Amino acid sequence: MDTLKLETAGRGLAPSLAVKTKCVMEDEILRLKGEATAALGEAGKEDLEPFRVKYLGRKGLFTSVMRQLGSAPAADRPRLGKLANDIKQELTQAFAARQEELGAGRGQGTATRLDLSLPGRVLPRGRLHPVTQVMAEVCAIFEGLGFTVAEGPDVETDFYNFEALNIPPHHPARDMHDTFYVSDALLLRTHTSPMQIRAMEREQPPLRMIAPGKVYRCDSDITHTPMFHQVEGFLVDRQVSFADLKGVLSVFIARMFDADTAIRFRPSFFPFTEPSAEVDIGCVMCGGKGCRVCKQTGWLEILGAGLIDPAVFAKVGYDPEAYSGFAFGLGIERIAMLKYGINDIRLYYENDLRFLSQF
Ligand code: FA5
Repeated sequence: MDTLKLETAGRGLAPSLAVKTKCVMEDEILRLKGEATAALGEAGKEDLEPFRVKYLGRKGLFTSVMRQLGSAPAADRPRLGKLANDIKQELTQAFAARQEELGAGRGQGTATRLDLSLPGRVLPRGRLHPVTQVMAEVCAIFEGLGFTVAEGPDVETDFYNFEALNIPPHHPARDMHDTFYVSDALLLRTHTSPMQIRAMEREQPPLRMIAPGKVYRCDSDITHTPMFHQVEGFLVDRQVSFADLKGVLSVFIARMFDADTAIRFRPSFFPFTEPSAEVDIGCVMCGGKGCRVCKQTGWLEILGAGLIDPAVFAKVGYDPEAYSGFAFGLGIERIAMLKYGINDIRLYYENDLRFLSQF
């Protein structure tokens, strides 16, 4: 307010007053420069920090002068601002030089306080999630058997997830595949089997593929999670038999676990395979005696499988008379449970590092 008055006065009635105001500010800046330069010249090591705070700090004298520039006549502001800035920079450099001279530069004062013999801090190392590790191992085994890897979308159409797999609307098999819907015709896939259709639409036999990925269902207990991982596997060629399926799965299980792992094929039903089977592995938690995890059966189911239904071939335009094939869908969390002796599947997704860091 005062400045405004002075400026007005300067323009109208007393020009000398305005000039004087301008000069006062310039004088003040130069005076401050002289004072600071002298103080720096005489400063000892212990005076340096108070000097920095007094002249160069955020609440120091130079900052305060710069703030006052706002009240200088508009025409003089740029020149005065530059002057103050240049001087501040000069002083900052002089300060650094003085610090150096007195042996008080950055780190110089603290060196004596650092105990360089102390051992370094160990950085925590990350690792792959057990499910990711097992997924990679499963894929590597099938790649070793000549299967190629294909990936597909988690958000899938009703057509690929159900209809093309011989599961029309209102089929009872949909009950076990209740899932999360994006819209009536778009859902989070409940299994990796849609990848059979996508691959067969795209390529002609012979086919030998695996399709790893996430799948989703309304499920939750000690052996079920709402999101889990499957690896779909399928092979289409001429004269493929159930013996081929059994051979491939037996080799897989022997490589994943031990050659003497107990394994059984159980008759089952899937609308897209005929005949169908489910494969169980002897429960490692109880050695087959029966426990909470295997629901007292001594076995834990790890996959569903079967020979591809001719109706599925018809949907993708393969000749069911000329071709046959097998397919399977493995549950990765279950395999990891058996491999590591984990007795509750939900532990994988609680993000507890005490659990995860064991793998
Ligand atoms: C299927 O999902 C079929 N698509 C498998 C298949 C593929 C059959 C190709 C024939 C031919 P199923 O619903 O049984 O089948 O699931 C397969 C495996 O996924 C199960 O054996 C189990 O290991 C695992 N699984 C199923 N539901 C869950 C769940 N909620 N949480 C964790 N693992 C699960």
